[in-house]
Amino acid sequence: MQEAGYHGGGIYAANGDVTITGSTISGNESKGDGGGIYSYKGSVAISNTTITGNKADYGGGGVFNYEGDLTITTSVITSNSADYGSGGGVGNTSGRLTISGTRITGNQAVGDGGGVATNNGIVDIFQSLIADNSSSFDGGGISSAIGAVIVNNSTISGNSATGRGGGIQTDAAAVRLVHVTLAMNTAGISGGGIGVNDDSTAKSMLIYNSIITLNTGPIGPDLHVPGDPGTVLDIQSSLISDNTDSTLVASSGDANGNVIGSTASPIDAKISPLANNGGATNTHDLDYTSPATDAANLALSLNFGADGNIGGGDDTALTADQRAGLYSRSVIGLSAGPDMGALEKQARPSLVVDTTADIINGDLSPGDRSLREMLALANGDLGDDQISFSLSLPAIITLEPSLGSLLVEENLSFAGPGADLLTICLLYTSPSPRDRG
Ligand SMILES: [Ca+2]
Ligand SMILES: [Ca+2]
Ligand SMILES: [Ca+2]
Ligand SMILES: [Ca+2]
Repeated sequence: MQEAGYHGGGIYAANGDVTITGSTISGNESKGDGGGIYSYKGSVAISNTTITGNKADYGGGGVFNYEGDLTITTSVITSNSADYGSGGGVGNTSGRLTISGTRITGNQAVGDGGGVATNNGIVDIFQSLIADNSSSFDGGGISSAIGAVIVNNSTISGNSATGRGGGIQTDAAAVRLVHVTLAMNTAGISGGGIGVNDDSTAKSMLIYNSIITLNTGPIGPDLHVPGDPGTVLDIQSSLISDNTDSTLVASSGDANGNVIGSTASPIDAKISPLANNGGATNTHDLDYTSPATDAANLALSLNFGADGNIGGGDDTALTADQRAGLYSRSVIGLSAGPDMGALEKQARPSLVVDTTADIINGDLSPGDRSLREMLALANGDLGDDQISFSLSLPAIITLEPSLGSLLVEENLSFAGPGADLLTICLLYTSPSPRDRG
């Protein structure tokens, strides 16, 4: 616990490169912005870190980023508060904010953006959960003034705003959602799921392969799009349960692959409550009989790349769903095609080691699934797992000393092919085996 002079209760980073990993930042207070961390025009990378119970008198209860780059990976940002300003969890002004594999839950802002607030910056959210955050103004989950908000393979659920945009509020920022489940958010005024500022500024909103359902608000319960001249709506292969106060036309399957309900007959997306369905972040499970099952467009299952927009030569096909690892993005359920939303309905993936190489290289394609990688997936998935082997026998897995010992963090069983057939051994060598070429 620390009290800073003004910005940055725990850490104040100015113009520098800061890496924070495997840490807990809790209980700090700032009289200005950034209860836990404040970065001014720097480059800050946060990974495997919990940021909790921090408080800013102004914006960015957990973290505040002013210009510069802030990257948050596989972390937890929870129960922070911005007591006067915006961004209960994270605040961003004119910076590039990249969030992946992260839970942003239970944060509060008196201003905009209970979870994340961005003003004139670019925010990229990937394989993450933004849930149960609240704002006393606009944007329970995310608020964006100008700039762009790109959310991909993520769930935005159970957030609330006293004003507009229970899940997401945009004033003039572009919003792009791909494989997002936006559910059970609430707004006090308008836009339970997404609210758009009702003014004459041109805006753009792209929604592909997503589910917007069970959000509530007096005006535009799922989506409030006032229909300004110049506003560009590009909605494809998505399910929107209720079109009230939007310009969308109800259809059980329109020319763009959308399934859109109305006040009189809302579409039941058949999602389950938010729960641990595998992976590092909670998701809404999907019933096989949901109209979202297999109804997304595989050609639009894309990560938009560094430019944050479709095209530009840097788009890549999504291989996993929100849960990452071996949770495939496209599994045939009733027919072909990926499911709309963040979760792809499938059985828990089998963890099968199919290479003797001891390596963690981020490649989980067949033939490149190492024992260490399968173990990391078992540890990352809550609950008991089994690891089996598909190797030409007899096989020897020689453990790389520099990677450390194999760490089993939960109940785990190994289904080996037999003691004479598979040997796992640690190679004892001189300290720098690679130096010998
Ligand atoms: Ca499917
Ligand atoms: Ca792109
Ligand atoms: Ca691999
Ligand atoms: Ca496990």
